[in-house]
Amino acid sequence: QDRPYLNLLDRILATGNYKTDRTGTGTYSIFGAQLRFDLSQGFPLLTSKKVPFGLIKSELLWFLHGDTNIRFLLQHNNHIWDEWAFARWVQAPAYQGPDMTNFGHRRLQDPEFAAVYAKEMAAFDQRILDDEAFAQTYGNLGFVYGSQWRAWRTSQGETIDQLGDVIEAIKKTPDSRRLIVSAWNPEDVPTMALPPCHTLFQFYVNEGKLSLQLYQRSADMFLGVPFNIASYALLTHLIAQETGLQVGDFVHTFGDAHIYANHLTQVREQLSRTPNPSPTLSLAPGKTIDDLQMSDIKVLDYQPLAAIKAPVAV
Ligand code: THF
Repeated sequence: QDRPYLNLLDRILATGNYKTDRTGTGTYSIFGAQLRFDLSQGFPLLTSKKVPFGLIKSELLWFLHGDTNIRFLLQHNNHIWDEWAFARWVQAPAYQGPDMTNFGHRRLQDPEFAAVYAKEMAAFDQRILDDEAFAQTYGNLGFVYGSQWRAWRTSQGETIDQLGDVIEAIKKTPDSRRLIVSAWNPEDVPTMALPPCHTLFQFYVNEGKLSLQLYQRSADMFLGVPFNIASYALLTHLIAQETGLQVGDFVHTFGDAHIYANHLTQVREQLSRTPNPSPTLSLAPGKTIDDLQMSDIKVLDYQPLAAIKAPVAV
């Protein structure tokens, strides 16, 4: 199951356009690409490098519960959203520590700064865990995925549970062409720390099988995409189980598909490897998106090659 992904990495290296980007790192990118995974043929957790599935589970449960506060993630030892909350905190008037302007870039250039940053970040995380009032204010990322999926705010002052509604629609009108969940809320985009990368997804039902297609406007091919593939594949399995369907395809459609300039060595290392067979997914039966726990979800026979470390662009 790694092959189409590896081929796309290879194509971006060979033909991608070099561009500067918002984070100041630089990327090689192409515009428009698609991967397709037949979920009946195994679970697409990449084996050509180790992908930490526990982090994918806790992030998806966080979205499903409509949660937008990193406290839940930290309680599960998941740090993939830390930088976004930290960026808000260090700009707040209440922050009195050393200057953290442009920390994402400076921590890679300046080892002395990196140590100061690491200390501030650890203190921030600890305070989110220990101090509930602090967490309420500074752990919250605003109107990110969880809030748009489960509680989209309408002009009438109400909320729409897009995901709950789409599950009901899959059960009642499986042939519908309107089985859509949008995370892209144009009203919120200007004030968001990070507008949603996974913009919109749509379900499709055929011969008792549920497929899902994701439109991803911006794709960090080396770090983010292996997470995104596994996350949406898992979401397809969860919704299929809840609606009494088998799994079909996960179709992953990309807008700006890019490799960061500081991930090139890592990508070449991954491309030199031969992937192993994919693992399979095991779900506890009878659970809904509202009562799922971490222990209800397991991958079996996962035999990845070694992890490959790379810095995340902020
Ligand atoms: N920002 C950028 N630049 N890339 C992204 O993929 C991304 N995300 C989310 C929000 N902003 C983003 C966060 N998702 C990792 C993985 C997914 C992330 C953020 C970071 C990461 O660093 N993964 C490491 C392991 C991390 C660990 O073990 O703690 C890895 O090696 O896979 C798009 O969804």
